[in-house]
Amino acid sequence: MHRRACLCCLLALAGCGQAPAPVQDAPLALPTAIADGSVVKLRCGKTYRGTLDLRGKSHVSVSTEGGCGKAGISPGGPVSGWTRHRGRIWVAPVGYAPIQLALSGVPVTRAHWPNRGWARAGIAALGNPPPAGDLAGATLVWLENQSVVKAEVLRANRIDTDKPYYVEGKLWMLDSADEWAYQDGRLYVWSADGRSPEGRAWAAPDADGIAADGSHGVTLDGLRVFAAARGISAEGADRLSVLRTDIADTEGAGIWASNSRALRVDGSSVKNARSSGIDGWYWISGATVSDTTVEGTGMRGQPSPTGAAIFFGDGADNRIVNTRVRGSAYHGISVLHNRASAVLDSLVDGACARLTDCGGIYTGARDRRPLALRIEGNTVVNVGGSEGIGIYLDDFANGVTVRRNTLRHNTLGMLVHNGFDNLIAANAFAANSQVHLAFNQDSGAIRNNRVTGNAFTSSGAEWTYRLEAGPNLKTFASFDANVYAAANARRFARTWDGRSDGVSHDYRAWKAWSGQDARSSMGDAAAFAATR
Ligand SMILES: [Ca+2]
Repeated sequence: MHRRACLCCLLALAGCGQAPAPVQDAPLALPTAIADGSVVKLRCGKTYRGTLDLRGKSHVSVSTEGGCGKAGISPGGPVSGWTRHRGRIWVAPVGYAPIQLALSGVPVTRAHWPNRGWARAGIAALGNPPPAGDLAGATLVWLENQSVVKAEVLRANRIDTDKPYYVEGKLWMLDSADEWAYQDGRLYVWSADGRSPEGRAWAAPDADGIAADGSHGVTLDGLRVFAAARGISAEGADRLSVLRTDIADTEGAGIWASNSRALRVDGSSVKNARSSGIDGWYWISGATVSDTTVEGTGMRGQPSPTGAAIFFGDGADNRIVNTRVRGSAYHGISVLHNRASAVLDSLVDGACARLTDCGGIYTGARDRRPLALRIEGNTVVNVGGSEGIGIYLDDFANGVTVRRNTLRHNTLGMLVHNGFDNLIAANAFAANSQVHLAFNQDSGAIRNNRVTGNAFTSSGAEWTYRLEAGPNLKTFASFDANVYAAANARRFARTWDGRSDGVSHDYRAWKAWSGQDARSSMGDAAAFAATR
């Protein structure tokens, strides 16, 4: 019976607890030595264990055959033979060092110290390890600043940081529910319900689900990849297509596509990636991400190094279309110094959930070259925290068209930091808590932005505009043909030249001060209230 139950887990993770599948139905191992041009069919409803190795392959297609559910791929597998260690902690032998353990498909958190929040060593405490003193081999994770989490494996029993930190990965840290640890060939877990993990434990080694690095023209269609280091590793891949594929619970990126060309992701999902969802970190070109959902990026378990649900670094000619981002610890969609690209008709609902000074949609151009970037038709909501920004044109962003976007319930609707030559047109701003549109200069670069045809609705104490700082405030942008409605029209704009006290303007004073908005209109508060 034990053998049958275990095979059940190997054959179909989701089917555990159901009648075991007949052994003859079960090609469990992934195909190996796949020839160029191969058509690989995986069986529906089955789970394949290992890493699908497509590195350097050309024109291979891998898809699910049959209509009984997407074929699953995980480098991990079930863990059995659990016995009680002590209290609610269970232990089982395992032949590798896992990077993840899930019970009933839900990842458990790696054991860590302290159990809640960040520890703060302070300068005086440097070198003094937390209780138990056993740290070599543990992972130190620290908050480098309010925007960046970093991690490294400790080589000695000391912590050299004065930043907020936690440590993870040692058995002594396993002291509360929903934690696991590995030591000397044994896997320990304190299950949240206290019951044995037998028949519901799935652990993953440090391996990717699909390795397609350096591949050409590979198509992945209708697959499910879960519990892996990276879901799909596609470093340097050319024309990789990821279609109707669901990727979940990765310790690194869902899809690592740095240095790739012409990546296509369509009709797919990436859920609970701990670093970034779809990651073109250094460079990416010609990618299209469409009709895809990226959810819970950097949000699973303890805070982790994370970038964005979709992170495109250098590169050009990328398109993100009709894509949904729900919940990201840092940026939603980052197209940083990415040229001639477009973010269109997409939704970002919830970003900057754990870190701050970030954007629902984020870009910048430190080299000051034109981005020729279009951000159009998107809805960005619930980008919160102290400096959560709906659309963030950072670091000399220029040549960006921001048109027809809806920005609601963000801390700042939009921020232009040192940017110039941008068009901000026909957007709808409402209910952003601090300010709808802010310009922030610390270099004297802001100029020639156009703010036209937008609708700004202020329902509370938020400012419509905030401009700071420098003697050139009046030439930051032209403002015209906008429609304003404010419950409190006296708090319209705030300006600060960087030397004198800041100045608050009501709408009339703003127009007089700026000489702008000749063709704009301001709805009165009563009319505004009637529309609420
Ligand atoms: Ca703990």
